[in-house]
Amino acid sequence: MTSDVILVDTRAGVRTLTLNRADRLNAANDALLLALTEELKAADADSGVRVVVITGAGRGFCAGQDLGDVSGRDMTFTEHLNRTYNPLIRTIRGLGKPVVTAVNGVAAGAGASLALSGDIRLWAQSASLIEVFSNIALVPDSGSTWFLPRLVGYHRAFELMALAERVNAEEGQRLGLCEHVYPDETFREDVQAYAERLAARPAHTLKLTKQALNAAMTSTLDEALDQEAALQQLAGDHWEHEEGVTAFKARRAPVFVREE
Ligand code: LHQ
Repeated sequence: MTSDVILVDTRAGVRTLTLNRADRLNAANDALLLALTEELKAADADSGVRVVVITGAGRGFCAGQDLGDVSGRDMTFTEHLNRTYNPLIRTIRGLGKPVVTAVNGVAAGAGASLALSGDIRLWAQSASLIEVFSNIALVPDSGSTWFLPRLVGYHRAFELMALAERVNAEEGQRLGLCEHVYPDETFREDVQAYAERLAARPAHTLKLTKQALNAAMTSTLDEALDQEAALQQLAGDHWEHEEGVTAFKARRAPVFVREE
């Protein structure tokens, strides 16, 4: 399915969702946010999809809220966030499949939050991130206050938010805002190749790993140990584990992609 605002493409188990408002640097309106959330849910439910990539059309990733689309609304800020951005971020974090945010250009405001929300963050050389909210005297939202200090610490996060400084790809990688930076010219192919590597990994195991890490982000060590013990049982009972051990003993590569 392909809508106007979100382009959908599936190749080799990788579903790519492309924000498609290039003339506005993919600034988000309600239609884009709701469609993206729906497409993520559809990808989660589709057994042919093993990895989801979110990227942007044109030279931007996402410039945050479309500022041409906010005046004259009969909705409060709180209602707006609860209806659009918060379900989107919750869907990404709760998705049972790895989500790769492929940041092809500027990520600003809620677009920066979106860029940070992926399980894996890949940036093009010309990508940048701006916690731009304070430029228009708004607080960071869509998860930025949760993601950023966990990555860079409280003080750097506060500075980036207070001064709305642009972080380029070199600095972004140094700060841990992305896992890899690729040349602009080969970015889309490099992202697809990376996502295909992820897609070949044991999908059920990655789902449990994401669940365990998400829970551990806010848990005590005791809780994490209990959670690991419970999830390890689910992993150990799954055919992927048997395949991994069998392949190891046979000195061959494991095959984790199979019709279930
Ligand atoms: C845009 C936008 C944009 C519309 C570029 N809207 N057109 C949640 C809930 C409720 C309410 C409010 O907010 C939120 C969360 C948020 O996300 S708040 C933050 C909203 N975003 C911003 O404040 C970012 C505004 N944009 C910028 O600061 C710059 O455009 C950045 C730094 C992103 C990129 O700068 P440049 O590379 O120099 O590009 P540009 O400024 O020339 O933009 C290109 C075009 O895109 C331009 O249109 P034009 O017709 O002149 O070519 C911009 O007007 C348009 N555009 N961002 N958010």
